[in-house]
Amino acid sequence: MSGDSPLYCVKMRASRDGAHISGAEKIVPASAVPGTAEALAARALAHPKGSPDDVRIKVERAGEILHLPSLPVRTYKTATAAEGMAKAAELLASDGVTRLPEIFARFRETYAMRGAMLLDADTLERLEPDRARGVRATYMDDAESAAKRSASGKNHYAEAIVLATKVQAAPGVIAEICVSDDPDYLTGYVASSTLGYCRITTIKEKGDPAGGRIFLYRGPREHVPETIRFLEKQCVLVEGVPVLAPPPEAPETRWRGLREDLDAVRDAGLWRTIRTCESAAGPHTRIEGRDLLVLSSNDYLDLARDPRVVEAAARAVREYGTGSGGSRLTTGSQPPHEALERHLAAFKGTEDALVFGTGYMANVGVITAICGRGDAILSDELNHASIIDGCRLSRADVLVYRHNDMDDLSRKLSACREHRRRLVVSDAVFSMDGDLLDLPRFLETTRRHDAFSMIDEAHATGVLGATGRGLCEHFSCGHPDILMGTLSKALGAEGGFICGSRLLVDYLRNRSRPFIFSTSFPPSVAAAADAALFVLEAEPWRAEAVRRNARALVGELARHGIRTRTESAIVPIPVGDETRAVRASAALLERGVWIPAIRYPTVARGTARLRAAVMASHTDEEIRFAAGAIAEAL
Ligand code: WAQ
Ligand code: MG
Repeated sequence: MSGDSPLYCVKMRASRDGAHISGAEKIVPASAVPGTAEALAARALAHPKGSPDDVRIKVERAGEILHLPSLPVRTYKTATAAEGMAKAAELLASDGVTRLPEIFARFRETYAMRGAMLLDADTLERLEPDRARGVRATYMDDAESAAKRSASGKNHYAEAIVLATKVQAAPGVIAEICVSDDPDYLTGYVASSTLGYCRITTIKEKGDPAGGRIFLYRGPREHVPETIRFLEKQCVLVEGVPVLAPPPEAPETRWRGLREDLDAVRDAGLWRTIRTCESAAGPHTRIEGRDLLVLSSNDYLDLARDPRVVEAAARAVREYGTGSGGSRLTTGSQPPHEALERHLAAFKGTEDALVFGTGYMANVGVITAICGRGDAILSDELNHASIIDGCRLSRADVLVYRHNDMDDLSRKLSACREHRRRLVVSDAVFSMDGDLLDLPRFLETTRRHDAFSMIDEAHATGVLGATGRGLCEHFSCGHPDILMGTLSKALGAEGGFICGSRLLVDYLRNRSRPFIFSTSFPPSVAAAADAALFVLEAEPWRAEAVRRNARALVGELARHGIRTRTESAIVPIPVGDETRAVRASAALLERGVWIPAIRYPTVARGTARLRAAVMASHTDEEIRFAAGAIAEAL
């Protein structure tokens, strides 16, 4: 195929400030030289390592050509670098190469080399005359290039097989180990004439820029110059280089894992479905045509359908439209957003406030803004998932302390003195148990350790305290540094908020990613929440009514022999087994009462429960009826 017309070696080398960026070579017929030179130049100029200031293309007439059959290829799948190196060691040991850990350690020296290390396989002496450069295998190509076309893009795989095939033909070379120095290319190989080309899918850690090649030599010293001459000068064309098959298109495999996970969810009694309520939120709804008494809503004060709240939202829709149009920092801030923030700050007694799209975003947004690497977050073991996710996303060290245990908290804080910042975060009302944070001791403990204090008042705002202002009012004590709450529960709207000092809120406006990078909720939502706050201020008896109803439900349940307790609107009814809890919830639906089963991962495995929540507008009669239905369903 190459005998009739002469072949040319076309080499490309690109560098910047004298530092090597990339290189490649092709052996092609004269007619393909211009196209090849152009393709190699394009490759040099578009190299991911950076743009070169010097690109050299060299064209030479090829000398005498040696044709070699390609090494056969085998692939070994490895998951980690350690596993990959162990595989390489095992393969080479079967080929008579020992001292592998020591050989691997030499890759530290090859990183800066453009060529390969030529190592005596037994004494581990380096044999290259120029140790900084190493030995370069050149004048080689896939015979396909010589037969027809010019160069295409970089193909690690085909180029490596060509090189490995030539190297194994060099006199005295018994094996090669190769690790790419592309930090994202984790596949390497070992090669020998008996093993062939053995790809090892993961041979180094992701992000590690150190790579290199080691050629292992066994033979007399006086033959080393001939080995190097062969590697650096002999023209080689490799025939039958295998084409790497594209990964099989296998939808069944792709989806199988998801299907199996879901089957396990179903088997464990953890399958979740959405039920659609065919009416406004409130103490009654219709589901699939049936009227139900709702004991599961967070709309504790029954404000989501209050005519004053609805009217405020409707007016805002007419005035400002349905969407806010952008992030608050671009175009998405309207007068209702600002009015609401002023109102929230006044209601909670803080300098300033900031609203977020959801309560989840408020928790994630404040925790990740305040804490990062090198900080410590101390989090109650029963905190809500949005707090847990904020902790995880922050990359801070997270210490989970025992539920409401201020002694445990204090001990853990003592262990974090070296951290830059300490943030202690707790639910005010624990959402699945209905109990309260011991706020006075929490504040005393966090102050003593100079830690930021944060409470999540999702289930406290509108429920606790004589006028529904939350946990601080309940205990008649001072404020934590960060007061988080939601607009979507007692305030009948949507969103989350942070109340605190002006410094804190300025910081969040500038640093909180969920705030900065989300479209704000529509002005009608802000208007609704604002109106709900006015209703609560005018009718504080609503907060008292919620607490009275919760106590009434606990009392009625006790009459049926069911023991539970609450300090909020949430009444947990313990069941234990996940499947039993789901069955009890279904039996309640049959009786016209809607109370959801709460299971893992919302609560610990084996502590499934019915989670009842009362509203201000439930009647005594409804509470009695619900308690009777619960007793029957369990
Ligand atoms: N001769 C000798 N050593 C070389 C040569 C050469 N022609 N080219 C590169 N090296 C050395 C040099 O030290 C490099 O830093 C090192 O090898 C790695 O080169 O999927 O991409 O170009 O089967 O980073 C192997 C797996 C990919 C392919 C190898 O090497 C697969 C790779 P890189
Ligand atoms: Mg190198």
